[in-house]
Amino acid sequence: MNAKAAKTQPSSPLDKAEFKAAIVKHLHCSLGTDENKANNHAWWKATCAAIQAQVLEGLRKTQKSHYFNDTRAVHYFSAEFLMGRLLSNNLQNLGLFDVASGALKELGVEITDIMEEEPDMALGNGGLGRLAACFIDSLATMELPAIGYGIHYEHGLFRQEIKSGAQIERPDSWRDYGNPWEICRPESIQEVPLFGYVETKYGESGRIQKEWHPGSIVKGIPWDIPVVGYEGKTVNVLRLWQSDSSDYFNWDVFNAGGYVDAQRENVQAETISKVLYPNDETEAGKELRLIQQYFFCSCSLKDIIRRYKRAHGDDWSRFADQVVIQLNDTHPAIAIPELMRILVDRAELDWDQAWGISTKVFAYTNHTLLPEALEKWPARMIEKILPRHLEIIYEINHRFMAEVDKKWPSDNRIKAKLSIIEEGNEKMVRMGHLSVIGSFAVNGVAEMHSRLVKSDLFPEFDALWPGKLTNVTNGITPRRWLKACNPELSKLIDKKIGSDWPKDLYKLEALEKYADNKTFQKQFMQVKLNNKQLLADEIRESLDIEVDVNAIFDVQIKRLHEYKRQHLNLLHIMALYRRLLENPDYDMVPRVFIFGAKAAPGYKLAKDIIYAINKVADKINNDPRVNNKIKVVFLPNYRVSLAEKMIPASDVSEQISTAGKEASGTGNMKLALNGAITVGTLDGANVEIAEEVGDDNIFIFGLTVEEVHELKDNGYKPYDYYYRDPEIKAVLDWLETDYFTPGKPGALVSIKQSLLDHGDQYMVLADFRSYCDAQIAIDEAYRDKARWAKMAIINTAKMGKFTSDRSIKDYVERIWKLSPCKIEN
Ligand code: TH1
Repeated sequence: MNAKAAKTQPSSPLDKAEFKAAIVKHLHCSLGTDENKANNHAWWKATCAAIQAQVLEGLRKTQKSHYFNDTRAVHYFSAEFLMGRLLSNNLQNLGLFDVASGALKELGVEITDIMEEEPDMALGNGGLGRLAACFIDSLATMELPAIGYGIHYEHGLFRQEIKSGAQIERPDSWRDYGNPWEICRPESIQEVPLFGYVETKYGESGRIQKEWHPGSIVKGIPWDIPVVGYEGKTVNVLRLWQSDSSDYFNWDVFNAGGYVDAQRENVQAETISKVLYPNDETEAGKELRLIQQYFFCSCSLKDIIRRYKRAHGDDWSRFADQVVIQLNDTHPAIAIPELMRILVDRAELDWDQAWGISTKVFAYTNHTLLPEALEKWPARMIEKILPRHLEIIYEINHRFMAEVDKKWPSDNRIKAKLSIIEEGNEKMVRMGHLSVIGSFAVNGVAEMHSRLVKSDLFPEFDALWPGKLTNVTNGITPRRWLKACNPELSKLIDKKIGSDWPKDLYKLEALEKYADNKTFQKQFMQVKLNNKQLLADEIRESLDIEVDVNAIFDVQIKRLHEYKRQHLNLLHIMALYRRLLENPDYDMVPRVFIFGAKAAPGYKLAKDIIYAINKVADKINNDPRVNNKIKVVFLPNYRVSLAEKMIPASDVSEQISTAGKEASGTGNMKLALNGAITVGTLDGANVEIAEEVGDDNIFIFGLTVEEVHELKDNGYKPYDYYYRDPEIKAVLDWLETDYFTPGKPGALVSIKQSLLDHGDQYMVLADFRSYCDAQIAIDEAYRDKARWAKMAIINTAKMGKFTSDRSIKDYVERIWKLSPCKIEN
């Protein structure tokens, strides 16, 4: 680079020599060690520190540019951000991966070894949290002004160990040895009031004034994680709040109010951000969870308002032009009454003005229709923790009921159905209703899901406010989920069609014309084989199981839940095993069934299914009669970094939820992008994947949503399938014996019971036969090497739609109305 170019680009990326020097400097000066003594952990930290300087430079410029351009920004409120590891991603996005790898090599260190030192940032449960992480990657890549707001959990999702087949939960401690990416910002600490009581005052103008006298105050400390966009121009932040006890103790509040609060609560301030609730799609109903939600919403809103006031003072008229807040499910819905409280009680706007602003600021994403996941809080609990917010919720509801009455005069049934308050033994506040009423846009996460949100979940809201309910199909970032996790395939693609696909995933379509090309098929499948070999090594190391890389790698990776039907997969494996025992010549392509799944600690049947998978695995893997035709592998502690190893090595992607239950799914997209063929139901985004790849390149089976409804309405009887299908009967009866659990008969019986005596809610038995047929069709396709290679290539080629950049573009155009902001030097 000539001197002039260097001058206009003061932060030009490091070259190899500079990178080496930077790493060594950090070994010496930050870590107090040297090249001879450093272990992998120290090398990892020094490498992170070496790029952090450049990251922070990008962050500074980004914040300056956003400030000077007074940009409108999206604020993504989410209780979960499942970030995974950051080193590899940041290196990729800065374009420094090869430089770093070369620099380390010259220092005698393998970059792949040091990357293994990084603990996952597992501040999320599953799809919802990972979606938030993909979205902030896309927002930065697309140079959009955005900030992620969440909770700085001390312990992320538990670490899973398997002992004698059963799941054991261990605490996750991702920060025990420090986190090189995060920056503490004590200058932006916020205070959050809790508990106490509300005083009603009458002002001079006759205006009723409410004053909340909190019973305690906690402190929110912000930690910023830089989010580096691809090609490194925009660096946004993820701001996570950690709770702590307030400096001036609660005596201040106590004295000011002069009030001895009988129901004063002692939530230890530090416990608020201590641990992530491990329930995916079940609402915990716990007081601490509500406090967590309010804690991060209150901190984040105050942070937004502080920034707004710096530019606009007390003029609220432009607030909704500058600020849009996306609520990632209802977990942050309490932000709606919190903003109303700030506007009405603090800024002293009148209600209509405040509501006018609020309802232009919030938008809400619904991620599920499952009743057990729809949040409801006892009104009494809200009253105790947030007395003023309950009043505000009642006021919102009162005015909303008047609007309902205009549309459906004197219809009490519809009022009861739409009310934010669910009457009953215990009054409950429905957070979904609050979110729809308080937002200007509501979206589902896949076409089919959004259609069901309109037709089944919120039909009256759709009638009341046509156009408010919409769809934004989920997506995944191709930077992490192809470029970083599958370097060999990425290089092959670069060679074939050029290297701009990570920013424009539709470019992958150019691969389609090579789908029949024998040479390209060979290259593509050779990459797959190499990735399978890497995973096979991992499986040997962690479980001491030998798997054949020429077998089909059949992968089901997701949280364990009955609706996701890991047990359907298991029953099919048992059926295959049985066929092999009855007929040693049974003709099947050797298959390795690979699972990764965590069960919520309190979800008994989910844990029983994990246990059953492991017990069946033990038996099959050690039965010589199987002749290595089936292997079953349960990889413990499924997490982002493990997904990054499994996905590139998969041949078959199991997406087998009961139709209508999986809102979207995102693992389905990651696997197909890496050339795995989906076996799936017409559920969630599978429907759109099928549209993209075409019927010849996916294995669809099972009941449709309509058929599921019809069968339910006509009285679904699982026993009919049990008696009519001898194979179903045989495998279910097998669960009752001690064949898989020697000496412990009945250890697996809960699965059989759930499918027969408890009514098989998720229609596993109804879909069993059609699932088996799909598996036979997979075998047939796999035997034809050229056909399989073609299918795999087409799957990769047709995933353009599922980049999270497209999702973000949809949000921007349909909901957020944002413009990109170029970053100046
Ligand atoms: C998931 C949905 O199950 C999944 O289909 C979707 O792809 C993903 O969100 C992203 O949109 C959900 N995760 C949670 C987690 C909690 C509550 C509800 C949902 S829905 C805690």
